[in-house]
Amino acid sequence: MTVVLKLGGSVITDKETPETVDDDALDRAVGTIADADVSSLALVHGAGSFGHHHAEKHGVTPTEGSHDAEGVWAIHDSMRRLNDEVVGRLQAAGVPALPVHPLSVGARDAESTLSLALDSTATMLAEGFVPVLHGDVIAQAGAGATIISGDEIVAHLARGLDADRVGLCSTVDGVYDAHGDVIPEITEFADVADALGESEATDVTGGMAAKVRALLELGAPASVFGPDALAGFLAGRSVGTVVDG
Ligand code: IP8
Repeated sequence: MTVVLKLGGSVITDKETPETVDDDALDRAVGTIADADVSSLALVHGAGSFGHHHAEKHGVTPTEGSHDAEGVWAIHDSMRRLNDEVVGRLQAAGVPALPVHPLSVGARDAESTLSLALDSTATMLAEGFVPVLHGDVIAQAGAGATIISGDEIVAHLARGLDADRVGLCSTVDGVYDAHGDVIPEITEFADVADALGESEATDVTGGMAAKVRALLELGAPASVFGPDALAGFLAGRSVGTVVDG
């Protein structure tokens, strides 16, 4: 059973204070992962209060690149330091975590198609390690380097590792309907388009609608849930919203 789990940046960092880990929240998530019984677990984390402000300062986005090596390094270095923190705490809790930095193993071509070599991640999993990837900057043909989000990495891992389950642990309890209730299951975008405030024909710029669309394409059931449901997710239970196209 291969599980891909993303810890959202806003779950593990203090969003209000630059470059600050939310100690309690990270320790709680790490403790839950340490207690879980998952044979093959790949982790991804987002940026939260790390990464984003450097990206903003240097004008780097998923579509706007930069050739300024110092700027690209500043963004990567910030994410690398957060990754060090996550890996270090997992190891301290007895989880055999190892870092995988997308900058070093991935690239986009001029059409923005992502290639992210999964040899290191797959071999780590097969050897009993827990690879920990993260949102990052990656080289892009013709653009210098652009941002790759944790969600994009999750989608790539889910397909490339043929994951059985995908979890997105965020600060919300799931995907909400128009009344503010968590939708237990989504199998068709059309069923929730109205609730998510988007028609099926509209192109998306981000937000939950874009996330749900991407999750429906994964080929594995994906759960969106809050930190309190992490133990349940890792125990194999249906928590939050299960998106399964
Ligand atoms: O928090 C963003 O990752 P995300 C990565 O998953 C950087 O969107 C470097 C800003």
